[in-house]
Amino acid sequence: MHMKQEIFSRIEAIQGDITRMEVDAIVNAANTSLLGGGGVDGAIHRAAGPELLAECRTIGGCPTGEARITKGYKLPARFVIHTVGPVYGGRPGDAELLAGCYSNSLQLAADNYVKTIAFPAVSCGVYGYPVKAACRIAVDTTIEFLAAHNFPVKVSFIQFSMKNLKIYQDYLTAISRIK
Ligand code: AR6
Repeated sequence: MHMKQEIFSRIEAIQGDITRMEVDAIVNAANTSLLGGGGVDGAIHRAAGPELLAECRTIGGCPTGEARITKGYKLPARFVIHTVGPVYGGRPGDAELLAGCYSNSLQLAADNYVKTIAFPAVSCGVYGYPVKAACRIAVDTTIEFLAAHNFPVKVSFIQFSMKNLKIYQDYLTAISRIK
């Protein structure tokens, strides 16, 4: 199989609730405190149970663009990788910080021999990042990482809405024709 096609076979975009994904690790769109919040963060903490918050308290926060790993507790996923996206402000540094969320999460996954990982659209809710721009960063950063690493084997981008799912699927289709 062509090398580039092999990488595309390791990526998918699907609709769903990330808390229900039966993967080795799910990624949480957290805030710098790592002490929970609304959106996907709230849903993950509710589904994982209070032990997740207890472990997060021992970490002492996480800077924007970085990632930290915990156990998954009551989730089907064995691990939660908490990353902190930028609050969108239209600044040049936003893209770099968001790319860091993906590359640092993928590196933690590789370090822990995670085979399957699911990402939500980090920063695309409360933090206001435009979905099209965020999708390009998520996919491009992931392709670059997968080209250089055997782990994770499979990356899933989980979208709540059909509208966002279409943005991801259209972008994956477009670049799989070019690259
Ligand atoms: N499964 C998949 N995607 C989801 C789920 C779910 N269960 N729930 C929400 N989304 P957001 P952010 C989508 O706001 O923008 C929290 O309070 C949602 O539709 O959760 O990075 C944190 O503590 C959107 O597309 O994360 C931070 O303070 C995407 O997940 C802040 O929000 C991300 O939306 C982080 O904001």
